[in-house]
Amino acid sequence: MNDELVEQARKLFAGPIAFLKSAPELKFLPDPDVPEVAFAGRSNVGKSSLLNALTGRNGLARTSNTPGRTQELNFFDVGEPLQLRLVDMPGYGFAKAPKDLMRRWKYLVNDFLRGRAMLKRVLVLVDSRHGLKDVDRELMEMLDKAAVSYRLVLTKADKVKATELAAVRQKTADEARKHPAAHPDVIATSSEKGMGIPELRAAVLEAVTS
Ligand SMILES: Nc1nc2c(ncn2[C@@H]2O[C@H](COP(=O)(O)OP(=O)(O)O)[C@@H](O)[C@H]2O)c(=O)[nH]1
Ligand SMILES: [Mg+2]
Repeated sequence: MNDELVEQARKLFAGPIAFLKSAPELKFLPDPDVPEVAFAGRSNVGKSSLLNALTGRNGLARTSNTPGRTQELNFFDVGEPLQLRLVDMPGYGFAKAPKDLMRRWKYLVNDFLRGRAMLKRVLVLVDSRHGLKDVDRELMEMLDKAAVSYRLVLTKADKVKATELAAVRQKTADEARKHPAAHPDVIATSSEKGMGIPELRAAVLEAVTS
């Protein structure tokens, strides 16, 4: 990883970051006036925790143990002057999800992915303990079809042994390489221990500057 980019990203995320708005429907989306990087993943994968770790702000994205509550896109402005926007996408694949909620998620996400030229990358979060699930593969296929560049990010790396982490990382990367829109490398992170966070910040910045 490029040291200069890591340092630039550190500075950016140490600066001003603010919640912009919530969009429960596409008509409420902010004007696409700045490059965006979105975060997606199964409910409880650690998305809110990772957004908080990334921005060094604990209350920014709400973390909770009751998954599947939010079905809206949340936008956060990063940098002053504004450099990029983070998009917290609704979680998916939680147990006992009502069918209509699943359908709603698909419409919202699909329409967002297909119509958003300023969306530079999606980070698809995957729990280190579980690896890729079929619901993740469904999202990956949606992204491939929409030709939206994405990258797989392992979460909760502190919950598995180093050997297990290496194995799941390899397996996940092998699968990523079979997908046309996926970045071939996988970032392993732990919000709890701070592992992979500088690298993730750099990956976000790289996505909007390259
Ligand atoms: N050990 C550990 N637990 C984590 C980590 N990230 C999240 N968690 C826990 O996983 C649960 C779900 O996290 P949350 O961020 O709310 O997940 P979300 O539903 O994807 O937004 C919470 O109990 C978190 O404390 C991590 O890096 N390490
Ligand atoms: Mg959350």
